[in-house]
Amino acid sequence: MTKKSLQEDSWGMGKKMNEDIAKTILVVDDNESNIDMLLAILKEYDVIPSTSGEDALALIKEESIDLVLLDILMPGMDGYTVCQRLKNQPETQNIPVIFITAKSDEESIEKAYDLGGADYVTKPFKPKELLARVKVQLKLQDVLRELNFLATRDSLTGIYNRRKFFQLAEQMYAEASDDLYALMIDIDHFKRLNDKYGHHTGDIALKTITTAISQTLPESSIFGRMGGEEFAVLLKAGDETRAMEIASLLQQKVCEIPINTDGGSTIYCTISSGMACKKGDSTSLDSLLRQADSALYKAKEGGRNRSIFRDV
Ligand code: GH3
Ligand code: MG
Repeated sequence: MTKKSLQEDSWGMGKKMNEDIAKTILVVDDNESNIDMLLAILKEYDVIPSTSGEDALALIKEESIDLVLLDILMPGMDGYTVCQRLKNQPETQNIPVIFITAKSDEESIEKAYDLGGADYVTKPFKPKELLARVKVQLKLQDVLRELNFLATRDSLTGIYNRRKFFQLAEQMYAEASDDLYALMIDIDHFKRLNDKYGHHTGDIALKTITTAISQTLPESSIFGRMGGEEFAVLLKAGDETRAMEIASLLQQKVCEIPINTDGGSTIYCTISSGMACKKGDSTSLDSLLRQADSALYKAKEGGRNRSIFRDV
């Protein structure tokens, strides 16, 4: 997960927050008559059947799955191993797993929960009970997705909040080669805009500008709101020339985008930005961002509506 605020993360954000969209359930059982029974019980959902653990793991990489119903005893990979694999991978660890099994001894049940299972249903199924348990897990998943969204996004613009930005940026900084650029962005004369057109128009400007920036940044970028009308980006560009081209493109896109005021008129904003490269003498993410920030200060001093690359 990455750019832009609006991208998916391990909660599958952006996929199925809307409860009206049919959820996709992966049903894994080596017995085909069990699968047929489950298809009948779960007819209101998109159900993908799978008859082996190996096949289920392959399917889960390709499909967007909201819930897994998982048999334990299967030839080849058993359900416990499948669950363990899912819980060990960041992309799949948040998908709830309900075990469906003939095993009803306490040890098996305990092991299922220890491995990260969300629920445990014994065969033979009671259709209404199984359906109710499925609904509970899907509902819980929706709530957790929403909470995760609220905890990581800026409520006005939908881009990453400061805390999530730093969490992702620390990881990106640690893993990146020298080809890593920090860009600090600040809207020009934003106070004036608020004073003249009102705070609500200011909010619309913030949303419009951040959307334009999100849509222009390379896919792998991280973009967050630092506070007020200041934003930070971490991006990979290939070289300094390309990095500065991206900064100029952002400026151009922002100044071209019309902002509708409460009074019905259309206005335009500009941004200033400062860029720094990890290749310089930055020793940490903080120092890289500070360098970008001092370049931003120069861009403001130099007359605004411009981007300055930090002199190394
Ligand atoms: P400069 O070009 O030097 O950056 O000037 P500026 O006016 O943009 O900067 P200044 O720091 O003086 O003012 C920033 C303004 O941004 C003041 C504050 O009220 C406004 N602001 C901060 N957060 C929000 C917000 O969420 N919504 C709105 N509408 N305004 C905000
Ligand atoms: Mg400003």
